[in-house]
Amino acid sequence: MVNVIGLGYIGLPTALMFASHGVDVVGTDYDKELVATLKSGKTTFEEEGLDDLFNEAVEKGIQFSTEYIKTDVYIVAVPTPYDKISKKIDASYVFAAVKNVMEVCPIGATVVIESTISPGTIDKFVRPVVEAKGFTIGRDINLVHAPERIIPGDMVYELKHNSRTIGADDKQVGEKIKALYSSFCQGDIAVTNIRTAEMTKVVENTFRDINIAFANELTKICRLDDMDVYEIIKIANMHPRVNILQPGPGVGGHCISVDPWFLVGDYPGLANIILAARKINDSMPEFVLERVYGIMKEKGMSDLTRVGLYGLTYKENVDDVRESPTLQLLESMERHLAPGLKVYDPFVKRELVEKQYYDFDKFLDDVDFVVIMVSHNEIKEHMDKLKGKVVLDTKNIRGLEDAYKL
Ligand code: SAJ
Repeated sequence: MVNVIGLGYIGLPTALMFASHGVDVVGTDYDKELVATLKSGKTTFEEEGLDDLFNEAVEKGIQFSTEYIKTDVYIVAVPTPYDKISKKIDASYVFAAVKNVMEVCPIGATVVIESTISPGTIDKFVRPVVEAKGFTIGRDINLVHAPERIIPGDMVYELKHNSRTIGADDKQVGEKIKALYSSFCQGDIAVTNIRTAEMTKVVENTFRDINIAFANELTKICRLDDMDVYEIIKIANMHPRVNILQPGPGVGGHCISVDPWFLVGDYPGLANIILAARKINDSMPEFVLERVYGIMKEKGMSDLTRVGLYGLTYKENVDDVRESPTLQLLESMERHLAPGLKVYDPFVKRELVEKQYYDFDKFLDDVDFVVIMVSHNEIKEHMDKLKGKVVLDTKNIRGLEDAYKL
């Protein structure tokens, strides 16, 4: 039996995937409300294919609990934020989860950390917790790092099809956990040591952050001299060895905007490109604001213009608002455009900000200037409704070529 600890964006689909492939699973979370929702037969966030997977897992007998279970494999999938001052990982959730596991686990158990962690976290924070309980690692308890790689928006597909990395002290233990993940994972699974697995995961997200930063920096350069960054990227990418990513209003989410900081925090003075990329991506909401002012000036719009931000989530077709560029933009915008500012997102049903709308048509009725921050399918399917509005499209949606761009 597997006890999955943490039933959020990663833990829940992973637990469901194991269960739907015949593994006995108990999913544990300290959030009573979340567990009650799952027990009542409902999922806790929107994700393509998640409800079907949930139903399948329930049929196969998955259980949910607020308690840790005595079993031989634990999979820890709790959040790992970074400390905004030191820029280092805040491993407190991992620490707490492993501590709780140590209270119930039998001798011989394997603890798998799925959460993204900075290189050295297992040595620094996890081993001491296990040893403090009197266990000898490798004899009484085995430690493994199996970082997830799935992309929100396509998690269910990617869980099955992506390759994975398993880091273990002991190759045999690594192979055992590889066999467990092979119950559903059709991709290649590389078995390596723990430090390599920790670093590889952080490197993957840092690679993407740097590449997005390059596109964003090009956007600023092109804006200054009125060049079309999208056409330039498109043509440059026709080169067989060039593959530039897309500019946007900023990099959000709990992964790409967080993980590179682990390297900056742990290797100050060495992680220079990484730090520069983080700064460029974090500056994008402010760049959008400058564009908004520039367009308002060009159009002779007053400060009372009814401006509407379309999209609150960190990216398209998900309901996750963590580190969302729109929330960052709102902070500075509210100071200047408060009277006319409005916000809408089809995926955000609870009130997050003032002036939030829950109906697309009503939102459009009440604004003159629409800033598209997220390219949800909804807006792509209803572009005709934008007729007569001033539009700043930060996502370069096909069919909106006449709108203002970044
Ligand atoms: N973005 C751009 N331009 C692009 C691509 C993305 O501005 O060309 C922005 C998005 O709008 C969003 C942010 O970057 O704000 C991140 O979105 P994303 O779709 O690139 O990635 P995440 O954060 O949803 O998921 C990433 C993935 N990592 C990589 O692709 C290397 C995923 O595979 C990881 O599992 C996930 O992080 C994670 O949990 O670590």
